[in-house]
Amino acid sequence: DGDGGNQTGLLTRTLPKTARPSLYRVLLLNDDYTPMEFVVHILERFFHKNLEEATQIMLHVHQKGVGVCGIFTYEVAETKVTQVVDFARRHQHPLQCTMEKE
Ligand code: NFA
Repeated sequence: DGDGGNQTGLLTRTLPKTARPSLYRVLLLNDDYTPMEFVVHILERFFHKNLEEATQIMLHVHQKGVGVCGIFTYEVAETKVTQVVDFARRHQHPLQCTMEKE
């Protein structure tokens, strides 16, 4: 059929299909030590959230233990996780960030 034929004898055209990449949720985890303002700053700096969105996500993580900062392709998600964990570490905060397949 890919060659334009099929069992009915009709000519058909197969459209080239582009596979969508798998997506990954980037998660922030709550802890008892990282300051709330630092988490808000992370969400603004690395996830392009405005102050209101960043505050909502931070409070969700604080109250529920975990929350989604964004959904990305594998490489982008991996880069965000590394950037957040490194930035937190450099500032001596234990903030943890991880990713999971959507
Ligand atoms: N639980 C932290 C506090 O009370 C704030 C926090 C929120 C930390 C979200 C990590 C993630 N200072």
